[in-house]
Amino acid sequence: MPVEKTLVILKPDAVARGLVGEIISRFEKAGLKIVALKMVKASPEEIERFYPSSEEWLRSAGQKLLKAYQELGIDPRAKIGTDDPVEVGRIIKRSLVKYMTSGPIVVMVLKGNRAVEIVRKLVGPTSPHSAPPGTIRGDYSIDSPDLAAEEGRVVFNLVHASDSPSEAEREIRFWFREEEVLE
Ligand code: IDP
Ligand code: MG
Repeated sequence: MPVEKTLVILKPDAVARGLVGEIISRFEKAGLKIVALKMVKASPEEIERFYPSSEEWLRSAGQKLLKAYQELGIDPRAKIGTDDPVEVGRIIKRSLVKYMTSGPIVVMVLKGNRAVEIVRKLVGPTSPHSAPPGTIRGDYSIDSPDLAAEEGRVVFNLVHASDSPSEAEREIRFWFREEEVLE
């Protein structure tokens, strides 16, 4: 059976804006079951370990930001001192640590048919400005990479969701002990 579990984090902006109930209810209404849930104030070390540090992940994050800069006509070397994708990825990761530790977060495990893919669909693409209406990022945020770049921060996009079943397994284990995830 393609029943899966996936990890979702309501990021500090979701909590600060009072959107916790609203966002959880979207997942529930779609038919997903909450099988673990907690509120935490993450430490920088935890976030540092939670997001991958592989060169592949850093490069892909860096390339996304370099593309946004290019579209804006911003010179990455003048703005952040480098145009090397992996280096840029490291800078993004540092900002991500700052963002994810700026306030409490809500971490949960959702279970259901094809949960990983379905949660990503409900959440929408990384940047809220290009997330379609009906998605969580599209309905509750107007942030974009150019505004974020101007303000020297990552995109505030309300939700984290695992992007593959194997990542989901690693991410669930990261935040929850086995007995904390209910059947
Ligand atoms: P995802 O959250 O849609 O899976 P990832 O590539 O895993 O996106 O990136 C993790 C987080 O880092 C994003 O949710 C966003 O907050 C931030 N981020 C990623 N790429 C960029 C970018 O190019 N500009 C600004 N922030 C970014
Ligand atoms: Mg991701």
